[in-house]
Amino acid sequence: MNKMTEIPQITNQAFLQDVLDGLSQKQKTLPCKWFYDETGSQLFEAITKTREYYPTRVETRLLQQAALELTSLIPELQVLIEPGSGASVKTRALLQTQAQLKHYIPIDISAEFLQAVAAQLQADFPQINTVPVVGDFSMDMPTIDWHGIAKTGDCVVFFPGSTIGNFSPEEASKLLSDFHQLAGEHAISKKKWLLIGVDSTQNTAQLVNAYNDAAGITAAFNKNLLVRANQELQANFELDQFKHEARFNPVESRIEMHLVSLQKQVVEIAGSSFVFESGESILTENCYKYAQPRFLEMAQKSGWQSVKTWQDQQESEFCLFLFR
Ligand code: AVJ
Repeated sequence: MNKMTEIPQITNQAFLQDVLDGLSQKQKTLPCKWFYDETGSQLFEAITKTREYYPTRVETRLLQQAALELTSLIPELQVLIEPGSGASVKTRALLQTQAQLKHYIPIDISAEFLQAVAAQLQADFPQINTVPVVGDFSMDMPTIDWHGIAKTGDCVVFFPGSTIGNFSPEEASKLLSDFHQLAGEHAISKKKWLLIGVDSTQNTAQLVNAYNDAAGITAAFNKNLLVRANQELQANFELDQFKHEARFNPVESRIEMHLVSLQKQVVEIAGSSFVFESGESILTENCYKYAQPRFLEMAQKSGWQSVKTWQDQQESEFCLFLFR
């Protein structure tokens, strides 16, 4: 008797549901959080090293400058909370310079990765108590066990990387309010602060180039979503029949990343069929760019008062904002 060909079970149901829902929309979309599998994370790291993608190197410069001033701006800083901490690379600039810091609380969705990063940080900064918290801040803010964490000093929520730009203005406003509450849980007696990286750059050509580098690394990063769908969801995307495009949407003041179908085609995913017209796109990421005054107003409406802004003077209008 013929052995039935084994159909590998789809294990990532959340990914499948997001893909089926997203491709059923009038403007087909896929959530950008699915970019970051092992390959996607490596491609993002490579993007940050391209000449065109300025945000990472600019923010690192601004952070080094801000770190030197934070000691006097927040002399009683004792707790640093970082939602979406990832590899905590940028955080090291703060852990190295804030001598009075007692606790660092990285929050991330990937438990295994977070534990490994936290263990390395604890070894590198034995004087700081690193308390990893697994959670997805974009869904609902995880609760932090404050037991054993000193409530005597000030608390800073650190949110770098212009990640706030991945959220719509409405979602971003809610997130800013959530951060207010998150820091407030700890610093009931003391002050709470927010240190946040925001890309305020408005130069269209510079923005489009930053999301469409000449070497094609961003194109591969974007296409990796289709590679994942083919590998993990039994999809049959023909990779060379989709083209990466970065568009600036002036009405929304955002960069949009698209995967454009080069022909009329049908894609099968886990038994469902999706028709793509020639030229029809999948919107895979929004990166909102907030001019400084607009972001200051949005933060103020979410309960934050501006204390200091560091803005890039060399190659962009990227900002690091400190609020209280
Ligand atoms: C990691 C979300 C901040 O929006 O600039 C980089 C992701 N996408 N190139 C960004 C990204 C394409 C990046 N963030």
